[in-house]
Amino acid sequence: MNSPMMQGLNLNRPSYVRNAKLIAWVADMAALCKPDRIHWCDGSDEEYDRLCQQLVAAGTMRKLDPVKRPNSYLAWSDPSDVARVEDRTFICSQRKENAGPTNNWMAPDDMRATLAPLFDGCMRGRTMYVVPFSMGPLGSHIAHVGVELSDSAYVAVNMKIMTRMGKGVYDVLGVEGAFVPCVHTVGAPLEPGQRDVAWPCNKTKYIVHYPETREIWSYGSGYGGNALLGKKCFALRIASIMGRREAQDPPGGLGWLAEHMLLMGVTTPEGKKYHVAAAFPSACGKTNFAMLIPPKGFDGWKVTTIGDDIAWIKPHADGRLYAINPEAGYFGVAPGTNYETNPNCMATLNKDVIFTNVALTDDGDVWWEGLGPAPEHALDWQGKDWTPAIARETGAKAAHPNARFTVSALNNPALDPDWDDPNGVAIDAFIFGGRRSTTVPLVTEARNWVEGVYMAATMGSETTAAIVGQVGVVRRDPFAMLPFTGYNMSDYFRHWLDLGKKLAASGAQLPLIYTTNWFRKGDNGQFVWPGYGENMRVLKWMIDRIEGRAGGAANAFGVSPAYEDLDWTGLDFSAAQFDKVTSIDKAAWAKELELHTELFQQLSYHLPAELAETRVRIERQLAA
Ligand code: SAT
Ligand code: MN
Repeated sequence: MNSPMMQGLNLNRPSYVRNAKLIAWVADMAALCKPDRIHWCDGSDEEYDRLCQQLVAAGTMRKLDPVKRPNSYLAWSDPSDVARVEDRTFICSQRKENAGPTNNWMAPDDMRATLAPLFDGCMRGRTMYVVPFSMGPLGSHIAHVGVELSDSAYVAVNMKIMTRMGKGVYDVLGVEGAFVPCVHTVGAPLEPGQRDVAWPCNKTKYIVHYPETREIWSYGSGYGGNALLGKKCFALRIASIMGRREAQDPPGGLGWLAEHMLLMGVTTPEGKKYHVAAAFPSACGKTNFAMLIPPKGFDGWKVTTIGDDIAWIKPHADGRLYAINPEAGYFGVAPGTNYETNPNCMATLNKDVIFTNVALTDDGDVWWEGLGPAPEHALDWQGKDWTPAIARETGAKAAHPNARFTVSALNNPALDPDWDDPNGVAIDAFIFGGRRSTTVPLVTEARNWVEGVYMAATMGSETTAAIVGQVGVVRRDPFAMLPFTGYNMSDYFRHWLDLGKKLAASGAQLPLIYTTNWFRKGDNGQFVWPGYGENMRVLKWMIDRIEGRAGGAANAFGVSPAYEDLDWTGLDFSAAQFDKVTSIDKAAWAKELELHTELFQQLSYHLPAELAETRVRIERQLAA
């Protein structure tokens, strides 16, 4: 037998780890990956500090100035490893139809055969970190446990911030508890005596999900969603599969939803609190929206953050949908963040942060485009000299456009007191927001659940730097879940429709559904809508609608506010400007509907008839 003990590797297991499956799996993976040693993470602050020191010694991170940015670090990645790799991301279900046309697919046996030689010995010369984590409050009935094996200490320290990571998870697991096994390697084994590089990774990359066995295997990247496997891989792709599965097995179940949504509390001046879940594609300002500070003139309104990226949503006995944020930290986009766009975020970043791919200033602090006045000199995210003059001449960015911060939710001054409630918060409204410079109006309310699902399903968005590839291309991004739905997209639409139907049949009050677009541009190519804190005006309209006291006019897609329906206190925004962000251009919409048709053709297998019917109705109403 090829056990690691026989190769002389000590499993090193602490006595408090008692889960039989976990122990056997770690032994198997160690035998395959052949690390030099195994480190079982306990999640303590001492461990975090030690690993960070180690990363500093290895040149992966540097410590920032302890006065300017206490307890904070900066990492620069390899220039080839800066964002999620969607074209290398696979859903390996037994049947291709179950992955659907929006996912890359390979038969599980073929993928296993492909990965086996890559993982064989992939951790040579390195440490295998065993990272136990809970997505959601430990022991919450909505939470789930995962264990990530990774040869990257950078991953281990990021997971400590992003999840509930450590010893307590083993208690939840006990001897027999279930967990989602996640294996991650940077794919850069070291020969004896070989010097390591600051950011090891491999040109070959695979981000692989096996739905039937609920496994995640990630090879070759150390960056973000490729490597922090609790996030997109587990909390979205695998969890979306789990949530739908529970609607089928046992039959008649409701199941649940894993969504690419921020979660916020909105408290009115009367003290009534609402909860809003909002889906936007990656790098479209979810963190800004989740930390919004109402503008002047909105006295008494308060927005609090529950989550900034992912929501797990379950129907409760009272018929309402309750949501938790499965994460414990924020992995947000740095460029563009400043005291005007997101003061709460700036305060969150005062200390205890891991920055990745921002610039290093000469006084040991960080800088990024949009932070404020540029330093006279800095080292850019590749460690090269950067000055405003160099930037003017060459266009060089000091920070990579997908540069990120990793920081604990506990640092957020606007953190919602219920953010950690194991029961979650009851959702009053869903928002689906695309990034579109034309066509899609500022805000529309769906008249019913099916219309809302249609809006979300047909959402288009211009791509951002969060994905490797072309930036700014309009693509359909249903529910902002295009890269994250772990199964057939049409079955996902069906799951949403069924859940609404079943809840409505039980007499439940469903959340209202809205679509927004903050990103319309004028003839000068500039955004017309001021966005950020001013989005409160749209949010207030939604809350007023829920309370039944705001006006709105019906159009082909739903209900939209007229100029007078929004509260303009403190903002100079004319009716003409409002028209620029709300007007419906019939010719543009005729084209847009063609794109909906194209999407529906692509998704024709299992496409719910309600969606095609809604399209026909909209077309008829637009033509009328
Ligand atoms: O997937 S990441 O965590 O790298 C960021 C994103 O795309 O939202
Ligand atoms: Mn995201």
